[in-house]
Amino acid sequence: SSPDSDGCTPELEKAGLLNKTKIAEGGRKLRKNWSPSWVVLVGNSLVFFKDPKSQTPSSWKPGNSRPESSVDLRGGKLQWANELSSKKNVFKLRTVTGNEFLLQSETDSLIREWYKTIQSVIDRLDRE
Ligand code: I3S
Repeated sequence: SSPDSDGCTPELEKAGLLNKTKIAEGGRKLRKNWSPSWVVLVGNSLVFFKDPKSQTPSSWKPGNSRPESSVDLRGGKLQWANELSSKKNVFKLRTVTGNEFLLQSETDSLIREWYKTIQSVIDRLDRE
């Protein structure tokens, strides 16, 4: 049986390195500040970690790593946003609370996978 036979541990859906910048907080525009971030999609949340060099998928466990921030995906909106940056492969995530993030990767297939997976979590939460 799976290690989560009680169903209480959120499922780790995806983890990896993306470029990230927050562009709005509570609807208020922020100055861009791109930096690499270790991004973990687990349960209903997208969790951001600093210092990606010290993070690997296997080293990530709840409690033994300090997230920089965490985003509740319920009610979130995702859209491609290449017009918001000179970088390629950029999408925007907007939370219900009016926080906005841009996420980016140089690798087309990778950013498409992230978009698809985050969207599927948002869709699942919309149906609940
Ligand atoms: O949308 P913007 O203002 O052109 O974004 C760029 C700036 O944030 C820039 O920093 P300065 O605050 O020093 O101007 C960043 O270095 C750029 O990366 C931002 O644009 P891109 O096109 O990379 O998202």
